[in-house]
Amino acid sequence: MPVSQQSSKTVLTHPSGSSTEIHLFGATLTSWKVNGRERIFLSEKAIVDGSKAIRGGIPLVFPVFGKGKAPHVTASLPQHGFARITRWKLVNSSENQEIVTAQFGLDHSMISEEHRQMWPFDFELVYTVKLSADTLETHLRVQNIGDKAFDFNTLLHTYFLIPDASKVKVIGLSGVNYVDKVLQKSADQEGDVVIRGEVDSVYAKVKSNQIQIPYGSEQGGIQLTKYGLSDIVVWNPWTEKAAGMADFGDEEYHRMICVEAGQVAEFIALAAGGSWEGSQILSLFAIPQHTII
Ligand code: TA6
Repeated sequence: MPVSQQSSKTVLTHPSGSSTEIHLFGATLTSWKVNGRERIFLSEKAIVDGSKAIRGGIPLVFPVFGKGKAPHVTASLPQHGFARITRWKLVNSSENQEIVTAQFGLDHSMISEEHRQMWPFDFELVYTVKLSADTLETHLRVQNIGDKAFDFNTLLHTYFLIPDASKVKVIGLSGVNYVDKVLQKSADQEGDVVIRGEVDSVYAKVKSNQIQIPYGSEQGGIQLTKYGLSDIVVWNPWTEKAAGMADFGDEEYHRMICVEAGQVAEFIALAAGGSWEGSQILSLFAIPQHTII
């Protein structure tokens, strides 16, 4: 059964029968296995019951990144907005020999009255996930179906499962100006991003659409290709922040890195009747084995 759903859980299984599958709770992807190997981090302490944002997977950030600031209309919304803490509907699914697809919908009639009061705009989101034998595409379309313009942030808050945070790199951001939220300063990225402590950096207008995340010590890695998304966020909470999160194991920071594609440095303005879309494709790469002469 390529697409199965039980209550809020949806499972997409690739027809190659090679234990390549994705799991979603609502519209939050919580697992991506390729030939049985998990590539997405989900905290062992994650609360996956809809009562709070899931610590791991690919939570969807909309309509604000972080905490909105007054007088912006998003100022009273919860951190990262309401999309990741609201129940979406599975609206469509399809499959062929190559790709299994599922679509989830969320519109203004489905959010809480409280959130509607905070952000009174008529919108419709369609989130499409596509699983192939060795890639995962996640695509978001935002439509303004009302008569008032609104502006929004959005981000695919992807948590990657990695062998060792001290060995991982993020390649493709060299020379890009970023805001370092830990040191509260901005700078130009010199070379590859590495994790040697807490990292919380927002890279704006990243020209390269291909970001590589090698695991280190010849273990291959993940390639993130972004479409219509200009910014990249890199986050690892490290020891102190990890200890401060009840839904995150104290030592789990060693085996995760968030590399997040989105539109967060600036708000996107959407006129009445307008629409916007953006997506990312995750794929695997193997470090070529050294040829033995
Ligand atoms: O994407 C990085 C970030 O904005 C960090 O600042 C940190 O707050 C992280 O998101 C997790 O946010 P959450 O609301 O899920 O605890």
